[in-house]
Amino acid sequence: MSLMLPPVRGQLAIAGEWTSARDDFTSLSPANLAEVIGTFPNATAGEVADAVRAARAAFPGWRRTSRILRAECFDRLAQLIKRDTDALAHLMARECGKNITECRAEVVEGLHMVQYVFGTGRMPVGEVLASEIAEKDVFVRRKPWGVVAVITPWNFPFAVPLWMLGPSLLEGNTCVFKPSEDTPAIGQRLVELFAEAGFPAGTVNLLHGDGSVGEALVRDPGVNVVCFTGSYEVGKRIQELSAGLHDRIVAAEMGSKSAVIVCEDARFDLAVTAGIISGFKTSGQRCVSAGRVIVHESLIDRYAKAFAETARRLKFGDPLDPHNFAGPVIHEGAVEKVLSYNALAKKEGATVLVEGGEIHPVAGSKGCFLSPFVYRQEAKPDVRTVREEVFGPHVALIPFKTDEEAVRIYNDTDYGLSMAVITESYRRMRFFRDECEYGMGYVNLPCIGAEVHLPFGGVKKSGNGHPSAAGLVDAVTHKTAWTVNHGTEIKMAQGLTTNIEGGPA
Ligand code: UN1
Repeated sequence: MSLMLPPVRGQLAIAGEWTSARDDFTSLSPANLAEVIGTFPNATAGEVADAVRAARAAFPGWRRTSRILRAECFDRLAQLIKRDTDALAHLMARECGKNITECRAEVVEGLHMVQYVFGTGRMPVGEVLASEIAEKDVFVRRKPWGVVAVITPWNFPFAVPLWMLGPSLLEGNTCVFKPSEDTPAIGQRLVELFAEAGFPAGTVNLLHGDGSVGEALVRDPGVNVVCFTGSYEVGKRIQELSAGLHDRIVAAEMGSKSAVIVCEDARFDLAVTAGIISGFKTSGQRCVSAGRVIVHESLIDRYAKAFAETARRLKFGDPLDPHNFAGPVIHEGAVEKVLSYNALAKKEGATVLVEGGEIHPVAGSKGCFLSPFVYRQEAKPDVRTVREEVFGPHVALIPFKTDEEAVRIYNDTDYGLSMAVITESYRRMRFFRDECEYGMGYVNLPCIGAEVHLPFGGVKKSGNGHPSAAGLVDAVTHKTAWTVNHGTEIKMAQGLTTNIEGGPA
């Protein structure tokens, strides 16, 4: 277990000032609930309004700064993230319980976003088109909306905020960032790095707190765009609150019931590895984690045996030990939720292959550790556990007979975030590509592992059509048409006449 470090003193960042060092709530390590990571202020309604006002005040100056100079701030940020990679990964592992190897990969993912943003600073920002009128030049240009609220989850507490802050700031918006109340320390560390990199006061403001702080932020009409990743229920609430505001864009990434489909011609070992990584990396707590592996009936018995044996061997333990496969779930509430879904699976007639439950891998400390729960379930209507998101190490193996049936099973959930198909057949691959509902699709891979220069989003209850990471530029800017006449008289498109009886006065 980690050496106990002094708790982080949480503060808000508003208009470039660090403020409000109150002890309203604590962040605990899920691997050891006796370890306090830090104490934090829950932002008041007045502080939320102040943060939005600070972002609004900083907006005109930031928007007028050269895009290339804005991008260069991200180059400095990249150097700081490289300098601090180990410390950031360590803090993240302690605060959210992900294994240190995964935390390192996440810091690298955040770095990649920052590098991507820096690189795109000198790339084209619009389009040049032709006009019907030879003397006219026509451009499509992007403009920032203004203030972007960034509300992010605990499971990717560094990379996901950067997926949102990066494109928003590059395009000239200013931001108010509220990290999850389960990972405020790593969120605060990120904002400290923004400050050190020289982002001007007010461009990145930080609020801490629970859903009530998020709600006050979303209700503030000074916010133009809300970028959110989290549960469907919260995403729906944000969209409802936003519906009455003009000029409000919501980019929401929400739940999932992602899946791996193992076809009859699958490479067997690859299929087992893909299923295990998809189901149990991050203890099943990625939004793209597979809650289902849909397996051809000719393989299911052999697959179930290999999958269960492998799942039993996975080591869940101290996040700081790189030899462990994964760490705890985020808190006691998550333990309760996963255990209740394990119980529900049995009630719904599942055949349990690996009996998961609470474990205590670290002697002398109480953490939120769960071992994998694996079961076989037939595709039947009204089985909740194969349709609802569990967000923990809980995987259903479901047999299918035909590819058409596999698609039906895959699509038979309210979500549509990510899927993988394991096949050697290009016809089959194409069939699943076209028939399944998803935002990220993979072939002969796990259904986790997206890269930052791709859009990251989903359909149905998983997303509202505004993907994150590289895709976010479309949500944080609006496109403008800009037409310039180089002639000395006015000529209109569509043959519209410009004759004014008697000429201009
Ligand atoms: C998430 O699941 O919340 O695709 C984000 C992946 C990571 C990001 C996951 N690059 O697995």
